[in-house]
Amino acid sequence: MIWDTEAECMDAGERKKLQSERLVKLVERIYAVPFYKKKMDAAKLKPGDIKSIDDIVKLPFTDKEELRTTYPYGVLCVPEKEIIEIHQSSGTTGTPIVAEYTKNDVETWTEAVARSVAGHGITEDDIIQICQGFGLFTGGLGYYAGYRRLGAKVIPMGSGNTPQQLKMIQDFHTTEICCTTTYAMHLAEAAKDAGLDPRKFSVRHADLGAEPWSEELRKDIEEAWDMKAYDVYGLTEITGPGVSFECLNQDGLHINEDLFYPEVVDPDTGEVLPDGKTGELVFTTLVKEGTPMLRYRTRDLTGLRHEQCSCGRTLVKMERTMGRTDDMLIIRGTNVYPVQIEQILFAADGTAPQYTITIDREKTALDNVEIQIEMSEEFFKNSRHNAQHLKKKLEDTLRSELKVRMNVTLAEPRTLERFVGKAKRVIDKRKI
Ligand code: DLL
Repeated sequence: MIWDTEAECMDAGERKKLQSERLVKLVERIYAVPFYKKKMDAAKLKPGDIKSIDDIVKLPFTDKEELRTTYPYGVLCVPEKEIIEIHQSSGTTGTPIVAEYTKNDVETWTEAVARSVAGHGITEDDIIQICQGFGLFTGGLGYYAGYRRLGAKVIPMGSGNTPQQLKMIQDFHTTEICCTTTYAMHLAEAAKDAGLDPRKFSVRHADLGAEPWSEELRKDIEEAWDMKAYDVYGLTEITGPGVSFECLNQDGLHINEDLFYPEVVDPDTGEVLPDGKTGELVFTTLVKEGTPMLRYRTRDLTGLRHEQCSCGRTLVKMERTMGRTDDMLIIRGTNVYPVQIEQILFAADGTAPQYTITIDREKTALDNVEIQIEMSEEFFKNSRHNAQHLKKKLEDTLRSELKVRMNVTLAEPRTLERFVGKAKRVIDKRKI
């Protein structure tokens, strides 16, 4: 279902006009904030220099470290009393990054999430179990508002408490789970441990996001639950979940670009890249009032696709985010993203979706990479499977595809750590 046909299916020219009008107004507003005025003055720009969305490239970028220096209210663009809700970015060490929402900002966010979940077919007949964290994290409350807007029945479970999650799914016939990919697998596993078959549950779709996940993991999750799994992307600085979403085609994520204007740039030079090229995703919030972001560098890597989707939406698509510039591992000088490793591991038969990547430099001066991949119970039970053979096959594939030698250990079932929120799979012990 298309929630907001006017916004989501708008003619490209019309949308550009709207984006231009919104950008011009945004620049006028933020010029009143010393943080942005200083940046624009340094770039020798006055608000009047920005006349259309094409002028966006003249504007300076904003990055995460700069934003930290503004804590708590340094990018606020409205009087403090107009702020009605505050959130913080997850997993932040040091000074947190905050987002401060006005009443209109909460409304925009709610609509963006409503569009996103309607995008994979959610209607007022659905029963949604939200297993994302409620609190400062944007996941729980953002989804809550969006699903409610659609009129769906919401069970606001929050993260963790797995036995109760399973009970609620069965007692209330949940039709959609909304969580991280890691937790979707963990729930399925816990169900099997309790003698239940998740494929027999009423859950027919999942809204998964908040962390990178591979296509192989999607297949495993869909198979474990006999359901469809859809990707939703977002970040606190821009709004939270609802920045972009997959439609039923599961072929790239539509960006709510009338609200959040995307660019993809070369992470080193800042040069804007054409469609199809992978680079760093940059967002400008076109209507946000409280803490608007000007060309915010997300550090997430993806490419854009302007095309007509068969779903009817004209919203530009981004590829699924496979990692962040700061997730990139440099191993013996070669760049590797954890999701590239994940794709290779999960493509093999018998691997279960849990793994860790440990890198150290203790024994030799060279980087040493140890991968632990958990195997299914069937794998060890089935004498046809040869553990040594699989280990070698995985090591060879990793080496030939990623150009890095890694040591693989096939771990016993249920031996690696589980996560209820975002997974932490990389342990980098190097002192660089
Ligand atoms: O994770 C918002 C969110 C909640 C999105 C629930 C989707 C579902 P932050 O805690 O600020 O916000 O973390 C944002 O998480 O820059 C990406 O690196 C990563 N991320 C979020 N969604 C996806 C996704 C929320 N679908 C950071 N695929 C972002 C890959 C994602 N990475």
